[in-house]
Amino acid sequence: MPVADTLLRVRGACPHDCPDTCATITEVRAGRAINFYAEREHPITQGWLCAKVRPYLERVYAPDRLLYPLRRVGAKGSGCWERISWQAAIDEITQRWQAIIADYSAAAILPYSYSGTLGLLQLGICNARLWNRMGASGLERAICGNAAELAVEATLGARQSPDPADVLHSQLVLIWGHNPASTGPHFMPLLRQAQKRGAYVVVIDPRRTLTARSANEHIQPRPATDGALALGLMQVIFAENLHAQAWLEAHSLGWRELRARAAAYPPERVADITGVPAETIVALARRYAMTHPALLKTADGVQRHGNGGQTFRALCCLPAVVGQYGVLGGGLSYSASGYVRWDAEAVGHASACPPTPRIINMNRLGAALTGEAADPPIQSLYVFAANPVTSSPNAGLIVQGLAREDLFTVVHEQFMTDTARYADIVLPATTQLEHVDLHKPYGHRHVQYNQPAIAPQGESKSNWDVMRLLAAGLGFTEPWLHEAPEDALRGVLDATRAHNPLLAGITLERLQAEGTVPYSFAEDQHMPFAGGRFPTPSGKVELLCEAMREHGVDPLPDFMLPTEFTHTKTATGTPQPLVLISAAAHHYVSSSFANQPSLMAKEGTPFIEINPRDAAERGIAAGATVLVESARGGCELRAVITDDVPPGVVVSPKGPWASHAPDQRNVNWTTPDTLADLAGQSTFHSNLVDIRPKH
Ligand SMILES: Nc1nc2c(c(=O)[nH]1)N[C@H]1C(S)=C(S)[C@@H](COP(=O)(O)OP(=O)(O)OC[C@H]3O[C@@H](n4cnc5c(=O)[nH]c(N)nc54)[C@H](O)[C@@H]3O)O[C@H]1N2
Ligand SMILES: Nc1nc2c(c(=O)[nH]1)N[C@H]1C(S)=C(S)[C@@H](COP(=O)(O)OP(=O)(O)OC[C@H]3O[C@@H](n4cnc5c(=O)[nH]c(N)nc54)[C@H](O)[C@@H]3O)O[C@H]1N2
Ligand code: SF4
Ligand SMILES: [Mo]
Repeated sequence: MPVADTLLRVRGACPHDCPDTCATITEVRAGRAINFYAEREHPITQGWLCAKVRPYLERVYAPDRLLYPLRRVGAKGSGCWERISWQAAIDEITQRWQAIIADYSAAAILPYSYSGTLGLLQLGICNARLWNRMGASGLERAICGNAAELAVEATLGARQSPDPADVLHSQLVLIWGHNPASTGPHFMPLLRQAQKRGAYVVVIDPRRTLTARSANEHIQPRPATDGALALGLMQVIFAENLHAQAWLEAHSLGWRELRARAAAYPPERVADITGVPAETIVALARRYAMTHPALLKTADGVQRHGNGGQTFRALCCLPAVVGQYGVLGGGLSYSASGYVRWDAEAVGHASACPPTPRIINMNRLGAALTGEAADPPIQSLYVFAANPVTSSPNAGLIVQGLAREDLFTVVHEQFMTDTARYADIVLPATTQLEHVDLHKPYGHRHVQYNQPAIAPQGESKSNWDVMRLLAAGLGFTEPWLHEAPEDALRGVLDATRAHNPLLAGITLERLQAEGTVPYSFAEDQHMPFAGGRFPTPSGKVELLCEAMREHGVDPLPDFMLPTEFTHTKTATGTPQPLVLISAAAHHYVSSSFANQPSLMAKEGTPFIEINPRDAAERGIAAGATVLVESARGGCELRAVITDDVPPGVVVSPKGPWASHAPDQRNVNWTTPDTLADLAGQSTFHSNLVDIRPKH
């Protein structure tokens, strides 16, 4: 044991859902974290943390941290609790589950988790092992980027992105439906540098975001029309013979078919669909075809629409048409997750388990709890690292499900969230400073180790510690349900390294010593898809992608309006509903941090941005409380009148907690739980609403 007053510096990694996965340092004295800051040497973190995570010790030592297990004593959601021991909590949970398994089978138990942490142990392994062993219902993890992931993997063969710093070689950067100034801020200094070196930056987003403000050009298509815009750019490029024909011949499948498809999208038609002037479309197409290297940088926000899958397929085709895959400073920057995929068997031990009886789409949680999942009905829900009442669509229906007297809900949390309030048992969770983990970023190409810096606060336990207690309570004796945390990590790392040379020499011991270790790329592997080699079945970029047929989608990208925009009437059926986009808040990560007073003060009262014309038509004054209503339900927000949003579009960032609002609702009372065209994707932004002043 170190001397009590020695200053320790402990290396960590930010666990939140953000591409940057920053390397952190916690200074600890006498068991207490006294300083928290960025690793100076790290090439991505660059010595600074974002506004959300800089005050992390406020979160760790927050007076409202959950510190003890709680049992509900009042009605569901009433907020009346009694403190119980861990033993009593584990006994009650495992006994209830055993009774449910006897009556209905383990399929009646649904584990629900998403991205409170992105760690291999506290999320990846905890998502899999215990639930596989039980034979519980599986979760289709489609709330965030499932359509994009599938589109990229089918078209390119893997989710591989250039190094973020390669943007310094770009002459043109198209940032498409992505807001890195808020959602992945460490890209911004690199982008600034690229601009200084002469790169021209175009942002394509209906809203004038923080990122759009510093671009050279901002193009504002109508929401969900990007598929048409992308095909329109291709039409011009092909028609003017600006496409990279020799490269397409050698390295792509179906470019002539794609050209024929794009021919149906001349600039005038695309202008009608998107609202972007035809001259702008032509100019952008020429610029994209002639200014090289050209990087297309995007993320998941653009595909949270009913047509998100086909939209993303079209985006994946663009760099191929202009021959920019594999070119330093060019290509597609979406996600680096596919360089290393943790060995699935080592993570989940599925081969030693019963088959997963069914898979429930997380976007349909409310529907599933209220009858859609009927055989058997869901009798128990176990939530960890997620806050579905705040963050999942059609939240009113989720609350209706959670209010079911016969549903046994357990929530493992750091805070009394909107979801935890509906639990029968609440379990206290550790934060990243209190548990070990290993991280594989989706925005860069290093492995990051997180060493615990302080002891668990109160009686809080890590996700893995709780899984081990539950496994013991259920009488499961398999050693892989009881491994020490480091052994569980080492097992998955070793199994993955055995078949992935990018992890050569990256052992747990090395990670513990160094904190950050880059993947070992060979010199000629620096750019993904270099030399036009793609890890698809054909070895080519699949512009025409037969595999899409299995997913019920045309093998060529195409454009269709989301069904919400063509079929749905709003609650009151007014003639001109508005499209509500509820994307990232600057000071929160989804609903995480949205209970931290200093950050709530910066973000302000939950608001909705509306164009002056739309506000005037509806008699809405600046700062007024408005009722926002969709076919699902409604919520109250504060009106911000601004031309940052065009007429017809309103924006209200995700994240604010319903339990902090006077009406006990947030924007997700309005969002649709309809699934998109591909991969069961969420459709948060295909959301038609009416807005009126509250009187
Ligand atoms: N500060 C902060 N950072 C975050 C998060 C957060 O909540 N807050 N969330 C994290 C998570 S979970 C994720 S998945 C990533 C997401 O990262 P991003 O995708 O960058 O973030 P979003 O804000 O979801 O969406 C980006 C943009 O898409 C735009 N958009 C919506 N519909 C359309 C459309 O039809 N066309 C076009 N062209 N644009 C459209 C929105 O206006 C928004 O500005 O960010 C992560 N980082
Ligand atoms: N309207 C609208 N809603 C959206 C979106 C949108 O664009 N619009 N975007 C969606 C997207 S992209 C995403 S990814 C989802 C994210 O949705 P969720 O995954 O539900 O994310 P959060 O709402 O941040 O909730 C995460 C919770 O995990 C808890 N937590 C953190 N670390 C741990 C841990 O180690 N153990 C345990 N047990 N708990 C922990 C945090 O305290 C927090 O309450 O939200 C979606 N919601
Ligand atoms: S949220 Fe993102 S930018 Fe902020 S500290 Fe974490 S990884 Fe870094
Ligand atoms: Mo996400």
